[in-house]
Amino acid sequence: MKVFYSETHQLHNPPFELFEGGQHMPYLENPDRMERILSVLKELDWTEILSPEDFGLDPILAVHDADYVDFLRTAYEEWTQEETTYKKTALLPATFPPRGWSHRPKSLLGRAGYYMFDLSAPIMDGTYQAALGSANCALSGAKAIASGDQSAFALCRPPGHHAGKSFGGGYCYLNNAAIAANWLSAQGKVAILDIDYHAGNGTQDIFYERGDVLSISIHADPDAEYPAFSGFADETGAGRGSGLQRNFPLPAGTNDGLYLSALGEALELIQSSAPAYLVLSAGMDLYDGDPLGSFKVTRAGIRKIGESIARLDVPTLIVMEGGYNNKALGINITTLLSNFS
Ligand code: SP5
Ligand code: ZN
Repeated sequence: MKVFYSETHQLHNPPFELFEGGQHMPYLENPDRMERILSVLKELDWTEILSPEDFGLDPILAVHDADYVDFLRTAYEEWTQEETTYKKTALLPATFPPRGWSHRPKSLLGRAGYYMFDLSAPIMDGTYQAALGSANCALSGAKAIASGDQSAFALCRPPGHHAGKSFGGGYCYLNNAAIAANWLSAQGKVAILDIDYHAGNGTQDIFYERGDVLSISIHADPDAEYPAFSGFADETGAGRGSGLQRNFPLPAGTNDGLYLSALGEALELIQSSAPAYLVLSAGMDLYDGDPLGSFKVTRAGIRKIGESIARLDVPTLIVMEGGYNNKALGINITTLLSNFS
């Protein structure tokens, strides 16, 4: 299996994030996650670790609005030109637009609040470079399966599934899986399955009105869990995309049995849509004991999840999303991958 990985992710290393109650926490989506995964991948004789190709901006701009991408590209540099009374560590907004405030501010911090929907996606010096490298990993994986590989793994960091057409948040800047899925959709019918613990609200935003891509997310109930505003079962797509977004919110404590039965339903929907390609947003934060999770999915459960998805027998691009138990991350993702040929 080809694995696409870029060291550029190391340029993105935020010093902290803000949790509920204003707690400063060490940044959970950290470079160590990749080191842990790589060290397990390197021991396997069925993986081939490759650098991604550079696809340029076109496939990114086919998914994200140009003004948002421009903001990501220029924000940090612009910030360094600004005089502030505080030490510049990570660009984070403190003002967000409520419903109906649609004016795009001129000021940098105003625009940061306009484009970023939470406090877990700070922008650093190397964030844009890292996000581009991550998207190129997904695109390179897409090209591998379009060229005949039965599966490929995009070892993406930063992750992507919370980033929408014109917004970022939740550790995500560019939606790697959506960029790859859109690129693949020119080659054949695509379905997206998102098994990250959190609802794939960005992917949902991007494909919501599209009639050509089925997008399914299985995740913690947003009534109880981040991202709170999206991922409900009654959000099913609009216009030509009616019926083509499907959400499976699951309760805290979800175990292997409950997870696998929701997955079974999702896989039936995918099978009926008969896609030529599957893009799997693979977050390992569904694992029991993840610092951000509440599910009780075991490693044996992760193996069964991989088995059932692989049984679809559709060429599959697996895209790394979340997963914050760094110690278990390498074994968990390779357990999932090992089911694919
Ligand atoms: C890609 C991905 O998994 N992004 C997740 C971003 C989640 N950010 C959450 C911040 C709020 C965390 N609340 C912590 C509660 C701990 N029990
Ligand atoms: Zn997640």
